[in-house]
Amino acid sequence: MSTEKKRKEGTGHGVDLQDRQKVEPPKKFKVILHNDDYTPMEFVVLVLMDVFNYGVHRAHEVMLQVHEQGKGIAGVFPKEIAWMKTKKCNKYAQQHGHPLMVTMEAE
Ligand code: TYC
Repeated sequence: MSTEKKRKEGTGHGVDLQDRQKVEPPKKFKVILHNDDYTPMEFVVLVLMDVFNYGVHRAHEVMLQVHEQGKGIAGVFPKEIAWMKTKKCNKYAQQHGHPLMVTMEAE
């Protein structure tokens, strides 16, 4: 097979270079915490530490930012990870009877 033919059609082995160059990097998703008037601040801090692995000081800062600004980003993750973290937060809040709402959106 000529070099030119290989370049256009590929060799039939592996992924063609031209195809590979078209693949977009996977989209990331923001996990968003929403403020409300009833969820205790300590609970939000615990969720941030447990689900997003923040230390207590940073978790407190993020919680306060959400409390003051209405919403805030807990983290940015690949879609499946964002979905699992969102679900875990909402389930945890529901189990404890708090109205804390967590959503996700494409970056
Ligand atoms: N506003 C809540 C309070 O004063 C605290 C809170 C912070 C609730 C962040 C939700 O996502 C939230 N107890």
